[in-house]
Amino acid sequence: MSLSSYADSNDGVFKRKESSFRRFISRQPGAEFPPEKGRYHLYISYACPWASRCYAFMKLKGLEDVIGLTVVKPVFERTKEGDDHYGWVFPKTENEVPGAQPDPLYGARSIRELYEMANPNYTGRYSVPVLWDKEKKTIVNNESSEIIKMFNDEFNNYAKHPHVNLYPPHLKSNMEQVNSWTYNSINNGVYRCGFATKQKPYEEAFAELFAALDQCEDILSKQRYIAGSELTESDIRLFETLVRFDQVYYVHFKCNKRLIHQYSNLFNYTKDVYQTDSIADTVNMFHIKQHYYRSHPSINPHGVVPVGPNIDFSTKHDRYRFKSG
Ligand SMILES: N[C@@H](CCC(=O)N[C@@H](CS)C(=O)NCC(=O)O)C(=O)O
Repeated sequence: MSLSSYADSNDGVFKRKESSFRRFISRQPGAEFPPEKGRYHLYISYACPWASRCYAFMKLKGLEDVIGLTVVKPVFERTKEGDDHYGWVFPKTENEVPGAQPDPLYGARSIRELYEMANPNYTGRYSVPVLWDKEKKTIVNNESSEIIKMFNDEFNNYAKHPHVNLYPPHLKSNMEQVNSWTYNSINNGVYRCGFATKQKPYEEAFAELFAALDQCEDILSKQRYIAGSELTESDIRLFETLVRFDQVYYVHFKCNKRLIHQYSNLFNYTKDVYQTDSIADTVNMFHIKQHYYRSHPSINPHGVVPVGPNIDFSTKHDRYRFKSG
């Protein structure tokens, strides 16, 4: 798949396609996919903000011993001999790329192979995350916003941290409201800047992105987290874009009005979330930079990876000034 297929060739606007496997793991009696220890496997890329939020939920809930995890290689490669699709592939050995692992279940070469195993007639994108059922040998779900919901709600009998609830009922309406504009203008907004193929849609996405970042900066000047005084799903969503912003999106996706580390509240907030429990383990900046700068030849044809800026998210932040919990 060439990059230009991301944007509509007529209007130059990036349009994200819907995910196709939308089934649910559920505690309901008789569910087709009941929560079980050792039955499900999550395939991610550290580069992908959507896949990384699933890994972040896995860590926050303490599901590492319940659900398996495999990380693909960061840079797209040919997924099959005989056609020119480029996408996520597995290394052949543990040592090929630090942090990436061969497919432990089937020795697959690519994520595409898993989609084809799940549905031989599949014609959509071969995206991560993939939540795989080892028993039925199929993809349960490939939509991160639904996978994180399942991790939050359905595995509490097995989770190390069942009490962690990233969807607190009293913040639900705030979260929904925040998610709707942060998704469009920020999470997907950076992609709408980067993958626009005409000037006007790029400039529109750019204006919306920085207006939304200003709005976040304002909210975060009054409260510790984006939907209130506790860490919620909305923070994990926002964090995944913020943590990649200065080192990737600012340059690669032309989001270059201002760097996140130039916003006092947004930068301290990014550090705060990064330093929460084991979130830092889910961020691998080597994979992130390698992926973006080396997998999009229409944006960066020579695949040269910019050296800077080296942002240290582990330094002291000032967010304890707010009441939390
Ligand atoms: N809606 C999906 C989006 C996932 C997605 O776009 N993943 C990208 C990486 S960031 C991907 O795997 N792209 C590969 C492709 O489309 O071939 C989700 O949130 O789970």
